[in-house]
Amino acid sequence: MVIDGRSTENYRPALLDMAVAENKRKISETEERLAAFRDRKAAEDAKAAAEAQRQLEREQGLRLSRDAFVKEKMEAGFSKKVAEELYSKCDQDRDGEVNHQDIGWLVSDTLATLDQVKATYQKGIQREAEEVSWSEDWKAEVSKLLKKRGFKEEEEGLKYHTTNASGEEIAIKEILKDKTATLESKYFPISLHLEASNVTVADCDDKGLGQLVDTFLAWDKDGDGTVSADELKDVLQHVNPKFTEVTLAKMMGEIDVNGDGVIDIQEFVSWLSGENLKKKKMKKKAKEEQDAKICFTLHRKRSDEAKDQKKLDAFMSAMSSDVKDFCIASLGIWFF
Ligand SMILES: [Ca+2]
Ligand SMILES: [Ca+2]
Ligand SMILES: [Ca+2]
Repeated sequence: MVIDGRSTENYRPALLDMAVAENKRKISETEERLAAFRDRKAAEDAKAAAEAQRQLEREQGLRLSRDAFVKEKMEAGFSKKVAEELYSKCDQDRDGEVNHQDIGWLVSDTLATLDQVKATYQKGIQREAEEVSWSEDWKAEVSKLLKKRGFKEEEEGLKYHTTNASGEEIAIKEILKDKTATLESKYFPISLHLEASNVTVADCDDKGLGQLVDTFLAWDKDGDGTVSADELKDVLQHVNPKFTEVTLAKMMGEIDVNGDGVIDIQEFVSWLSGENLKKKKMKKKAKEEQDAKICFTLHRKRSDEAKDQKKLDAFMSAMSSDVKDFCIASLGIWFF
């Protein structure tokens, strides 16, 4: 055969090369498509397997939604805000659920010791971080605020943190090191987070006191006015399932100062506010003020929460007669 005056013999090698190249291209295209298909399939399988695993965990109660997690923590007496904070810490992959591994990580990081547990409960009764005006000398502002809260600046104030312009937490201690620093120039006066280890009931605002009573009521499941060892055990299991009988006994011993085997409201308040009933008797006036505040809060709750009437009645009648007498005598309020 002759094309363009030349024999096809002359085209043969070129045609062959082209055919081979075309064939190779098709093979490699098919291989790529196949590989992509395999990848897609593997990804879909992995996704399905992960979802099946999640579903299994949900059925076994080992995977909780945000709401379920927050509800569970609130049932153990944590404030809503604290429960939500715990959730945010726990749900690292932000998929709206947490599983037992997330929770395991959280408890070993945040709720591993009794001190950590206590600090977490205390967070719920502390005042919200508040805006601080730094227009005056900021050190005076800090110290004024610390004094107002009854903290010793030397011991407690240095642990406090504030937030700088980039949103990073800075210890007040670090700021205090630079004697020339002004918050206007170096730090943004956003808020001062109070993270003290001690919080007295006199420092609590109404919300904090309400939470204090709520926590006690959450612990006192049967509403008889005291927290028994069984009730505390139930709370601890919800807080950190790894806590043992030894931890329970330790915590009970720490709170139940009079050793009658149950926690009453006075013991609970003293424990949470960091006073040591054994070591230090509270000043009479401060004690009266504290008792009055708790009375007021209970009174408010009584009217606010008619649904919990039975629980509160039991709670009130379990309060010491000293406290009742004080409320009736000095405040002229008849609660009971
Ligand atoms: Ca998650
Ligand atoms: Ca009880
Ligand atoms: Ca007791």
